[in-house]
Amino acid sequence: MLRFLTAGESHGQAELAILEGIPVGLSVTEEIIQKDLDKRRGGAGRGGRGLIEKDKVKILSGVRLGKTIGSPIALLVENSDFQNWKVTMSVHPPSEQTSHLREVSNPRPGHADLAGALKYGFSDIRNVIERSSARETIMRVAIGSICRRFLSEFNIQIDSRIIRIGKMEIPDNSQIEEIIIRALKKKDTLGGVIQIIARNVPPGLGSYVHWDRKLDGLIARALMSIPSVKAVEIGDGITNAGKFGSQVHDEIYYDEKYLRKTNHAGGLEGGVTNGEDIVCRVYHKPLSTLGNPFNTINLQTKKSVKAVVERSDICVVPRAGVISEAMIAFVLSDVLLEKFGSDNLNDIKKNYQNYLRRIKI
Ligand code: EPS
Repeated sequence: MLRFLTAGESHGQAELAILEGIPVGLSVTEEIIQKDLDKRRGGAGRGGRGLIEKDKVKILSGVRLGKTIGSPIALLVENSDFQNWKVTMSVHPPSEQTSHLREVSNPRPGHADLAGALKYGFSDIRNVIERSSARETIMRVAIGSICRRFLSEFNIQIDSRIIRIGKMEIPDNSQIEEIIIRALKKKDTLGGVIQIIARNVPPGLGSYVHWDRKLDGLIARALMSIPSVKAVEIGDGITNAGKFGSQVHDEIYYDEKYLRKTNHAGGLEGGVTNGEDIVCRVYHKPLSTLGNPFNTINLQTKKSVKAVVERSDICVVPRAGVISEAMIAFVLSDVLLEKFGSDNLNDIKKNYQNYLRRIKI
C-alpha cells in the first residue's frame, strides 16, 4: 500500500525521499515534519555535524494547499556541509586540481566499510561511507512524521523512551549527558536500548495467514534496518523465553471490549494486533568509529594498519527514538491502509468506524 525510497549521500547536495500511498485529504505541513526532524538533530552524544546542519525540510510535491492529493510526496533536506565537501562530492571526474583527494583505504571494523567495498569493488571506501551513514535516517523521520499524522486521525499515538545507555539503566534522562561525556573522555562510543510504544492500536492489524504479512515480522524488519540496531524485542520476548507459559501469557477479560491483565506479548499475537499497546525495544550497538581505532587491513597494501577515524557521534541513543517511532509509524500506516482502504481519508475513517462497531470496542 505504502512505500518509500530515499536517496542522498551524507555529504552530497541533499537527502531526498518519495513517499507513495498516503490517502487524499490528510493535512501535512513542513512545520509538523520539522518538529520531528529537530528531535533527531540535537542532543547528547552528537558529533560536530550537528552544529553544521539545520535539517530544514521542504515538501516538493503531493501536497496542495496543506492537504495531500494522492500523488507521491517528495521531500528534500539540503546538506549544509555539502559546501565544505563540494570538491570531494562532485559528480564530475577529478580534474588535475582535485586528483590529490585521498582515498579511504582502512576499513573500520563494525561499519559497512569492508563488506561494502568488497561487494561493489571499490578501492575508495568513501563511496560506502557516504551512503551507509546514519544521515539517511533524516528521511525516515520525515516520512514517519507524515505517517504519524495519518495515524493520529485514528487516535494512534507512538512515542519512545530510553531504557539503557551502555550498561546503565536510565530511569530518567538526567544522567545521560554525564554517561556519554565519560565515554567521550575515554575516546569510546556507547550503544543502548530504546523502548517504543504505539497506543490505541485496534485489534486485527497484520495477519496470521502468511509469513510475509505477519506484523511482528514487518515491525522487526523495519526496526532492524535502522543503522546500528542489532536486535529487536517485541513485548517481553527476551525474558519470556526463560519463563513458564503460565508466567508469560496475558489473560483475557471483557469490559465493553476485550482486554488483558498484562501485556507480555507486546500487543501482538500470531502476527496480529490484539488491541493492547504495541511495545518494542531496539538494541543499538556502540558506534563503530573509535577514537582509539582498531586494527584493520589496508585495502591496497593488505598490511595491518589502524582503521580510519571519521568524524562521528559518540552515542546515537538520545536522538534515535524518533527514528524507531518513524519506522513503526510507517509499518502501522501501511497495515491500516491495507485493512481499511487507501484512497480517501474520509472513506478510510468510515470503514474504520464500521469495524470498531462490529468488534464492539
Ligand atoms: C549523521 C551525520 C553524520 C554522522 C552520523 C549521523 O555526519 P558526519 O559523518 O559528517 O559526521 O554525524 O553518522 C554516523 C554516526 C554514522 O556512523 O554514519 C546524521 O545527520 O544523523
